[in-house]
Amino acid sequence: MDLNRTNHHRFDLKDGKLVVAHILVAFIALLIGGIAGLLQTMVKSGTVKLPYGIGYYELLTAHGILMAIVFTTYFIIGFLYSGVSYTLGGKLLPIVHRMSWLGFAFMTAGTVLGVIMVLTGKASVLYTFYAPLKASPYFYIGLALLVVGSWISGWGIFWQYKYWKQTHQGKLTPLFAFMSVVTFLMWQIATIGVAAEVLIQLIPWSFGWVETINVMLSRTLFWYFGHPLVYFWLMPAYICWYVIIPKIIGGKIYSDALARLSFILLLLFSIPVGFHHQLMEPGISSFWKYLQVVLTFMVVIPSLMTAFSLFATFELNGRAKGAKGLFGWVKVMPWKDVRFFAPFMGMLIFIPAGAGGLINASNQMNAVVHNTLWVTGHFHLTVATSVALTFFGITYWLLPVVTGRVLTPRMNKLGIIQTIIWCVGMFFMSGAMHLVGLFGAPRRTAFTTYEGNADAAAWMPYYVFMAIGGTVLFIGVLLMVYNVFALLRAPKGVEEYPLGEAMESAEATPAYLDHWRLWISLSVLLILVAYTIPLMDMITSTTPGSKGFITW
Ligand code: HEM
Ligand SMILES: [Cu+2]
Repeated sequence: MDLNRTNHHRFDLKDGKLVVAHILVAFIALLIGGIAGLLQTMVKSGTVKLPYGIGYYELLTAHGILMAIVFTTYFIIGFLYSGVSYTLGGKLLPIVHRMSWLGFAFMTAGTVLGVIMVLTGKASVLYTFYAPLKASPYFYIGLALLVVGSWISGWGIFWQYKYWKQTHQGKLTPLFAFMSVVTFLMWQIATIGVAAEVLIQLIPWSFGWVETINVMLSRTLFWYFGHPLVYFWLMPAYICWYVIIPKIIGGKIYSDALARLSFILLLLFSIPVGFHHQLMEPGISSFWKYLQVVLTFMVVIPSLMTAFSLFATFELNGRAKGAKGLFGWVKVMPWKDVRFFAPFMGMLIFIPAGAGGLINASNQMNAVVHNTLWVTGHFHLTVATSVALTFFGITYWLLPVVTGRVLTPRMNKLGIIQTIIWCVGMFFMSGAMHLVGLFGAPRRTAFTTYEGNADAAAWMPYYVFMAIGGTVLFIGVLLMVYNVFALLRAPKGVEEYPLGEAMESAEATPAYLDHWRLWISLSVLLILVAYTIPLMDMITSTTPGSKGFITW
């Protein structure tokens, strides 16, 4: 695509296989998850009845897990490994290469086991697997394998980074690699919560070794992980926005230091905030909820820093190319380049998506939208559009780069069409979800008329719009999966890895940003402040535990 092909080196094709393996699993998950999603919208609107005794909650569990956990995690690991390989020496160390394949093997074993349990109806507990809903122990074991696999892959990234630093004393680490390390550090700290929940609580309980489970504790451990999970999706998208997009538009990274600082802030403020998902829980005192909501709103700072820095890049780039006025830069953007267009639509949609998130995190407004389809509408904008479109946009150059192929004009065009289809589908589906949620329609429900209730009848037209949007989206899924396979058969050639460089006039990056011990300690400290006392209360409280329920 780009003529600017001087001073670049070829991607290591052995590492490329690793990347392709991850990306392929991600898109297979997207395909199966997409079929489930389409069926959900059909069932809810009363258009189809599920055949062969398939349960709605079976589908919904499969959808949530395949989309929110499998698609995202595999894509992220594939993408980050590509950048780590490319920027930290041009090749993974043999041991790191092996660690990554080992992580892949663990994750895939876990995914297959977990998905089989879901599809055979033994784990219809939704992707949040809230107790006291109980699944087969093998479902939880699958989850544990998936998490452990992702740890091993994360350790590989740390290893490569450490090696690079040792062999490049006094040099600034590449921005892409720095951001990958922060992302996996955050993941490492956050997944301790869900690992504890699964290993200490859910597995012994579902095997029947213990009779009851402490529900409040399990939910708290889940959300200790569940909120940072959304940042685990977002941070790789931010890597694309900060590091990749400037290169694609022919500009420069606005500020290397600002980008690093915003990632450090995300590390600090994405974990001690899980209670904002538990605002309606009776067993947590309002003081701790309040404290965690305050910490939640701190995430506004790195988010606005990111927005500022992106638009600064756009505007400076525009001015350098002669654009004038407040919005003159818009004209010089490469709208016809899918590598830019898809992530840009993701960024744009992140503006309303983020605003909706502020509503969800505010106690009083949360009371209105809690557990309604509004929430589902919200995360179909964030993860299923901002993040997903960014990942799609990455795919168009990543697969050619790591396989030694080129992005053809035809594929580029199909990519633009795919992006538009996705935005249109999501406009209808997510828009209808937001609106009907405000009228009180609950999420996570199969078809029902609530015994002919008039209020519920008024929701039906919105469900129909959801189904229309869902159908358009599903076409988008099919086209995307087609594109992935077509990219893997594209003509051989050399495609550039679009890696941005910082502006010459930017301030030098201060050394303290690379002070891992400081940032990890601060992060742990904030977590201890936010969680120690409420967790102690939950562990020592004398409220009775719950036995398991298998309702579907
Ligand atoms: C073809 C595209 C898609 C369609 C038609 C679709 C449709 C739906 C519908 C109708 C629901 C709500 C069902 C209910 O609450 O009863 C849902 C839930 C959900 N979707 Fe999607 N979706 C699509 C793509 C995605 C993507 C790409 C992601 C994430 C990357 C995603 C993540 C989720 C999650 C996490 C839930 C919540 C599951 C739960 O409540 O347990 N979806 N989807
Ligand atoms: Cu959250």
